[in-house]
Amino acid sequence: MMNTQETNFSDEQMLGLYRDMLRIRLVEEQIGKDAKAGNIPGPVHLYIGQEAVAVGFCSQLTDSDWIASTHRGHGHYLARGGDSKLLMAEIYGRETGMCKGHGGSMHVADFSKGIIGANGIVGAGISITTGAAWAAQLDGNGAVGVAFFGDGAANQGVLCEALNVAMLWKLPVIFVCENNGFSEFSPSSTVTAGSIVDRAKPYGAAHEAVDGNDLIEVWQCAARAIKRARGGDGPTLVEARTYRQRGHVEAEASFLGSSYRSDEEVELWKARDPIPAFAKRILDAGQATRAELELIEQDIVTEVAEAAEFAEVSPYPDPASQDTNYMFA
Ligand SMILES: Cc1ncc(C[n+]2csc(CCOP(=O)(O)OP(=O)(O)O)c2C)c(N)n1
Repeated sequence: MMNTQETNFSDEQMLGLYRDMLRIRLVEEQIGKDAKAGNIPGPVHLYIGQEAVAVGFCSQLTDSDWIASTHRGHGHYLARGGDSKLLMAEIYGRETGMCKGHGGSMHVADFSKGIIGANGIVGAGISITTGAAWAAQLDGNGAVGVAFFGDGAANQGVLCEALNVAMLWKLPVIFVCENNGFSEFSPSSTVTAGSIVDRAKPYGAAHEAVDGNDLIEVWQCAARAIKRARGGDGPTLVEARTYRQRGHVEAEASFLGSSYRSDEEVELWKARDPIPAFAKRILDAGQATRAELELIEQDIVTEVAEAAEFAEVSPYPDPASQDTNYMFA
């Protein structure tokens, strides 16, 4: 766990955060290649470009805290310290995956890491996390719940219901909307009225909008929200403004007739990529050398190759095991 200071990160902390983001990126680039090569069963939704949000929050949580994720959940799993071998095996549908290959890319849950579920049902994690936060409050164990969801999910009624009860009962929950600009193939502006962060206002809940591509800004906002939740001061709604660099789903080029965004827009956001920006910050502050950053990258490249190999050689689950209650096995 990081210290609770809001500034003055040590060299070690900065490099740890850099490693966490780069690890998500490189694992997902491998998954993207494998998906395009047709080696992965089912759809794959990549988190590339949004890494600062998962890392900014999850680096401050303990295994007793709860998170719920979405169909775009690999980043949250890895940011919580998830094992890349178990993740890749799960995505490949192999029995060595953390859900024994039954969940696949959209369901990378791991209770031991406090992940109540990634979820293909848009918005579902909002209510599940609110329930977990209520349980934590009743248990008095100081745990918090963090629900990650997209801007599309913010248009579901469940957000209003969850904000209402969370504020009423001062639940230790944080609602993190990752506004990546799109709900499937619809630009956010065509399906979302008003401002997402303002949706906390009628309930009197704390709310903050942050640059979701700036890791330090996200981390500081997360520190405030976690402190509020652990201190019994109730929920926070965070809108982290970021960008989905890849398609909604990796296979979309094969079935979409026309593009729903311009190449210029994508390039503009790639220039604001959170990972090179963070590397620059580290280098400019003299907190590491380029060679040290390259060593970290090399280390992760090796980890990814080993994870992919592990997934490829792992067996498929026996279909007869489909009704195993793997979450509690
Ligand atoms: C309840 C529900 N409605 C619709 C869908 C179909 N669907 C899958 S992903 C998606 C878009 C979600 O957009 P957003 O919440 O912004 O998340 P993002 O994909 O941008 O991460 C939709 C509508 C679904 N899976 N579940």
